[in-house]
Amino acid sequence: MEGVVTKVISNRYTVKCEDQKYIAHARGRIKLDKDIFVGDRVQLIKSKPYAIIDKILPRTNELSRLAVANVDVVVIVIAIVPTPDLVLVDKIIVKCHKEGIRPVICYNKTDLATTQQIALTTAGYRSFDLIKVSASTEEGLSSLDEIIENNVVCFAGQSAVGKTSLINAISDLNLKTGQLSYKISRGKNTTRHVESYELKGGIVIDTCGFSMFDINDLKSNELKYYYDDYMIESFNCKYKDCNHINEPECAVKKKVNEKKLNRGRYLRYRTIYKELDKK
Ligand SMILES: Nc1nc2c(ncn2[C@@H]2O[C@H](COP(=O)(O)OP(=O)(O)OP(=O)(O)O)[C@@H](O)[C@H]2O)c(=O)[nH]1
Ligand SMILES: [Mg+2]
Ligand SMILES: [Zn+2]
Repeated sequence: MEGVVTKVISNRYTVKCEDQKYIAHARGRIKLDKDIFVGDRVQLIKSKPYAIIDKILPRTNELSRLAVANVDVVVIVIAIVPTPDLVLVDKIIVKCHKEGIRPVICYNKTDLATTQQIALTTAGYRSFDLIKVSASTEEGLSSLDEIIENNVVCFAGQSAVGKTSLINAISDLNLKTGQLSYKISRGKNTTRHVESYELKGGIVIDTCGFSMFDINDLKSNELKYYYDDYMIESFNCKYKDCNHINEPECAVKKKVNEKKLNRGRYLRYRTIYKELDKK
């Protein structure tokens, strides 16, 4: 039988085959090979007391940090609290581009932020799909509907930005949500496992909050390929393979200085570049 993994809790997998859900374990040898993610299409053997996952079918894409596979969209959730880590956001975007996944920036908790604060944080993302919502007041939630319809959509972001709250707000799932520790302005990692839900004509995946995101499989001089607006500009750089760091007559830097490209996002590009360069 073929099925899709809908939930992973340590070594127990829930697999949906046709309209049945099975609790499954993995056959030893495939687990050694790679981890099984929510969204994985698998071959399942019925058996008692657990079904057995015999094989992971080829993935169209994977985000190993989030433990998901075969997704169409990643909704990257940020909010006024916890303080957004935009380097983290940019790394997720890079990874999405690399894997052929559509990133959507989702500013949640608009009820707590001023228009100005929201504009400042999101200034570097004008060329992206950007939605502004509030799980509390339900403002803007209809914009999620069209993103979800006919897609597999994974919610990602720091702990306590409101990923689970947003899923609750568009469903009657009533999943457990957590609180922010205001002392340290950090979440408490309330969601501890990854699970998918059928919602709004699509599939929504709730993931665990994180504060680190690795893109170390990338070389520093490959980073530029995942910045679409820099790619367009690079035809005007003096050097064909310009990394837009210290090269002379760099068109990207010029545009940043002319305020035609967002400075914050460019500085974060430099940060990520240098991080990759050290490896
Ligand atoms: N004011 C306000 N609070 C919100 C909103 N959305 C979520 N919250 C609050 O933010 C806190 C964290 O929400 P969660 O949904 O648990 O956050 P999460 O991103 O799932 O966090 P993890 O599971 O730890 O990764 C809760 O106290 C929510 O009530 C919102 O739109 N406005
Ligand atoms: Mg959660
Ligand atoms: Zn350049």
